[in-house]
Amino acid sequence: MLNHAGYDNRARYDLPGPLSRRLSRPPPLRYATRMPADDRTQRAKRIAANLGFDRVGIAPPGPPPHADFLDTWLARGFAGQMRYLHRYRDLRLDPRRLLPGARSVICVAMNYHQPDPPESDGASEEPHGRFARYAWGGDYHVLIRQRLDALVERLREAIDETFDVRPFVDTAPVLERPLAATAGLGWIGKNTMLIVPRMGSFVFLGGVVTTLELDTDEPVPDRCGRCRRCIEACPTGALATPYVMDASRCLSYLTIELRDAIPAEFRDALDGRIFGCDACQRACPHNRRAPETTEPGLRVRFPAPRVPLLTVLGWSPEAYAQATGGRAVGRATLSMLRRNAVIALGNLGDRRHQPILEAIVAQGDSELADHARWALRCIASRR
Ligand code: B12
Repeated sequence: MLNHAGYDNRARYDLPGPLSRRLSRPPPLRYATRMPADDRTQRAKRIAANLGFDRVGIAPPGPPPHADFLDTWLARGFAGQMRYLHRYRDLRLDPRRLLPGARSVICVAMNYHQPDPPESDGASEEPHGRFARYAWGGDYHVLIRQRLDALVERLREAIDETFDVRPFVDTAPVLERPLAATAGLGWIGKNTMLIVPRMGSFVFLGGVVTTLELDTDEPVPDRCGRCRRCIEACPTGALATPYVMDASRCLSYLTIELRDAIPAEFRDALDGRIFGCDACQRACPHNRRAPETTEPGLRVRFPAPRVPLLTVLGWSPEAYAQATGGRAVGRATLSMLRRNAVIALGNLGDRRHQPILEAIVAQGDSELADHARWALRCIASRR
């Protein structure tokens, strides 16, 4: 089963053996001559900052606030087909079950904001599909995981104690946002995003659960106030209740996670998006003055932020692999990207695209053909 970035979570979660064995493992020994917790904490934070993390904070390892809301959320069907979110519930609710003997969670945030590219100058009338901002650069799972591994390595050099770690960046059953909020990195907004003061929500999260004892940070206050812009901006009403997302309606889920046909009721709302959605973040006033990322690995690379739809439809498996390898966009399969591109052509309603859509219908891939028939109806209805 794939997570929102398309990973196979059973493989990615990489759980170290049966739960019973892990739970029975004794916590590591504590030494009499340990460095004071505040020294250790300062060192850990300095190392994280030197590795390019924009924010670092420490959370206690127990269940973060609202953790038990997960059960309600799942019971309401808000996870859609993301079955993996039903698994490892107990570990997800309490990081101490993920790493026996855990005493702290080091939470990090990395800014990925960069400005929109200039609008097309009109020289090319080629229709383009849009990618969400988080997928414009290199794959954050890889980049952040490498930095977290480096953080652990340097911690081991700096702190002469035995300790266990469990790094995570979408790769473990962890509630990353509630933990980051507990660690004082920011607050969880009405759009469910972790919003960092003076930075905004275009940030990736990650962290390390550890048996090291570190000083914890204080949460920051919720600054959403009466604002409802994200709720109003959501094209599919996925945020009908503030702080609660019905992911089965979210365009990010529909374009990246859902492998089946996209329900017809949501297709108009795609409006040229072919991978993810930023509507609720773009509407957020806390993102108005978001600084630009300083991380070269997250800078724009082809084919994002926009890719010609006909290019996507013409990709061979090899061309697709070449264009998307090592990129977050590679988490959507070629057939999902084609499905999304066909809907985007329907959204344009331009009859010049009729022949290519008819050719797709004739090719006989039944799911893609169904979307192409829908797109042809859109074109016909605009005449
Ligand atoms: C599944 C998933 C999705 C799903 C579901 C999203 C969702 N809102 O739950 C989909 C595919 C829709 C998705 C979309 C996106 N995702 Co995503 N996703 C995840 C993943 C893998 C799990 C999240 C999860 O457990 N969801 C289940 C719900 C229940 O948990 P939650 O949102 O964490 O909710 C808690 C919940 C805990 O029980 O209760 C909460 N709560 C807090 N306050 C309050 C107040 C009240 C009153 C109540 C009732 C509840 C409540 C709080 O919101 C995380 C990584 C991780 N392991 O955490 C990344 C993650 C959340 N995604 C991320 C990103 C970047 C995105 C997108 C921006 C990508 C895009 N542009 O298309 C969008 C953003 C959409 C959005 N507004 O959330 C980042 C978010 C960074 C940030 N600043 O918050 C994460 C942390 C990945 C990462 N490592 O950086 N994602």
